[in-house]
Amino acid sequence: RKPRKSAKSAVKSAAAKVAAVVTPDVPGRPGSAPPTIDEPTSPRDPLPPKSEQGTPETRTATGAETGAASTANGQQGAFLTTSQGARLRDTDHSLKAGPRGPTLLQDHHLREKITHFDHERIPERVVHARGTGAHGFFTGYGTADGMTRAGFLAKGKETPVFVRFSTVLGSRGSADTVRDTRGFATKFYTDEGTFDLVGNNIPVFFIQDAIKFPDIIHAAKPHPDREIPQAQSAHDTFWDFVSLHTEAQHHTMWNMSDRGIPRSYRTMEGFGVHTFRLANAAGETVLAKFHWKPKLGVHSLVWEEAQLASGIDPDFHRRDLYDAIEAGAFPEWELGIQVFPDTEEETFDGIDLLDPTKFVPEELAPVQAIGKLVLNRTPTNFFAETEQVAFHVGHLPPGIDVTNDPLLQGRLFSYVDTQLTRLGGPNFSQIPINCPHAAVNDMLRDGFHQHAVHAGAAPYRPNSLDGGNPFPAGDAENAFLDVPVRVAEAAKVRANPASFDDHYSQARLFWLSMSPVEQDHIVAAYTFELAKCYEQPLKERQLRALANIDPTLCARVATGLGLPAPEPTVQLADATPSAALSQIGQEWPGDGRVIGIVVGPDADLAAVGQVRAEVFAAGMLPLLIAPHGGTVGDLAVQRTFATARSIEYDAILLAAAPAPAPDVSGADKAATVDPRILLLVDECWRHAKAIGAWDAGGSVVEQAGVAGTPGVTIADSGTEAFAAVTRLLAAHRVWERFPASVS
Ligand code: HDE
Repeated sequence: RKPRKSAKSAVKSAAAKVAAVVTPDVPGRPGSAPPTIDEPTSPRDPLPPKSEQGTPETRTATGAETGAASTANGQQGAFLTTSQGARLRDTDHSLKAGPRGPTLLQDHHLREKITHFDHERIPERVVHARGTGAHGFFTGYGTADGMTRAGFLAKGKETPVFVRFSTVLGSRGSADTVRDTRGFATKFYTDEGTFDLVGNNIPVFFIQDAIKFPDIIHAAKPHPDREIPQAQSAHDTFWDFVSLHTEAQHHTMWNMSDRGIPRSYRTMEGFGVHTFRLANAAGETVLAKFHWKPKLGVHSLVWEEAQLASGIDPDFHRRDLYDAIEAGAFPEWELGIQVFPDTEEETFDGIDLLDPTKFVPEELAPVQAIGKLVLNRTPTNFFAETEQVAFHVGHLPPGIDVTNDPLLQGRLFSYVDTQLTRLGGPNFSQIPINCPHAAVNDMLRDGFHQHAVHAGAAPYRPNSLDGGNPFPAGDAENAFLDVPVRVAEAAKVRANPASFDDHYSQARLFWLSMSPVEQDHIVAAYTFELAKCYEQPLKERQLRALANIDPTLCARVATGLGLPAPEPTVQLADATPSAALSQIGQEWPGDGRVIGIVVGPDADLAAVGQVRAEVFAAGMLPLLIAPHGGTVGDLAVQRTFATARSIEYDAILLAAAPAPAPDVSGADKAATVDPRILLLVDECWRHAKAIGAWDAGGSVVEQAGVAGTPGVTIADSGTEAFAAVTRLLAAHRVWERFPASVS
């Protein structure tokens, strides 16, 4: 942003120039020549802004240009003022008729302060209300150049981004770790206009047509009478809907899998879900699906952890993202595309690319990496940025276009409409976080919360009064092109293509692609959720849907519910499993993983200090867990026995056998290990986390009864114990700890 001084002088000199040109011939003045205003045929240079048109300093989304005088730096200035800048003498006492008298209506500061407070809340998002965001940058690889002219994908091109992750069903204050789909919405502030990739962590959706969206959301949100349960799909109306609208079965299968309870937003894939159309500079097109691939791999919580976290730390994912970025463990994803020929049928290998309940297995169409996303900055103000960010699937740069997917078409309407209520009017793109970084030159005017001071007399075109500006751009000026796709001649109908009728084959494909442990988790999730429902007929209806996906899955869930397993009513699909769908079987970097180190006063603190340094050096986060806060020797303590639970750690190291605290109620005083640490070890074991011990830590493991079991190492030194834990962490969990599958 230019200093005000130079802006002012530019205004002055421009005004002088304009005056010199215009004054002799002002129409209507005595002696002036008759008006001759022809329609201009070429754009003129922009007029310099008047001083009051200066963009408010707070308007850059990245905050990079925020000036010292900015109101965004509230509370930095020396003196308290009213909203109008008058300095205040007192903000703790209202103006009264004497110290014991009534408060006076004339107290403007009191009324301004309370009125503003009364209006601090805005409506939460109707879906995806609970979320968290981060800033970062995207770097193109140039590998998509032949397919799209979108400039932000060019090799080495860096584009600022803001990402908001979310759950779907819960209210703004709901817990992070509930079983639900997660939103993964990215705003790319490209030079050619903002691109919003508003995706989810599941590549398919519940429904095929946007017209059903209010229905599925009404069914999934809390019951309208009691407004419970919060942020859960484990209730009657949800299962009523998905068992009646069997197109939802595929998405529901992903929800019931470990994908429904991610370990972290950093370990989540993202998907654009719909098929998009890419167009290159020559106007050639391909169809494409967008994928985000996390550098750390795709990892999940186990269900008990997710449930415990909802109580122990409802902000688990929010805290995890914030802490990782603040600790310098910047999360990374690669953006990739699956590419398909743009044929008239819009299918690939028999899969209808316009059906958002279908995905294309990576074995059939590999994901080609086209760029990298790094999140490296946390928001300065949650409300201003994360709450007010407004995404829209229609925010597209030249080179990326939509398809006729009926779900996407409905979304194109919904995302502006919802902001009119949520953000209070049509000018939400002027809110700093939503401001494009490309120059904006629209003819949209007025409305609630208008921040721009538009000059000119002619916000229409063509015009002859504002020098003809603005002019339409063409190919040479990189104008957005709506790809002129042919629309087949057809009657207007309320109907789906016949291919949309297959509701089970890909749910079956997903189920068959899971490892035995993952299948066990799916069975347990269906059983849990349906057992929470009250109505027997809808459980039976859902079992009938499961029978059409896989009879074994159905039988196992039926057993858990104590109901008979029905027979399939459709021919079971001939599905080839896709290895890419399983989260198990590969090795991943441990960056940003959290290691709990249990230490007591009797521990060899030099050795503990060394292990702590090794954990840091490996790019992980060590948290010291001690009987009390403060320090142990010279080492700072981050968690105490009272605050440590397994959910927070990816693995634990035990450096000592801390004796029970005298005030532990109900503790067995004869035990030599604090019962809270025995609980920690027990939970870590149940949650299949690596456990390493040395010195007296070995006796903790013994007393907890887990010595000699898979993933539990008693080593000669802290270094060896950490090395063993690191090897195990690469696979995320000690999978063999889960009881063998019965399927
Ligand atoms: Fe959304 N969705 N959606 N959605 N959606 C919203 O927009 C909607 C759908 C997604 O962090 C709302 O600004 C309709 C699919 C994310 O701010 C609303 C339909 C996918 C977010 C809306 C869908 C999504 C939203 C609510 C069916 C994955 C959070 C607040 C046609 C590809 C964005 C808002 C953020 C938010 C409507 C289906 C993802 C009401 C009508 C499919 C990640 O406009």
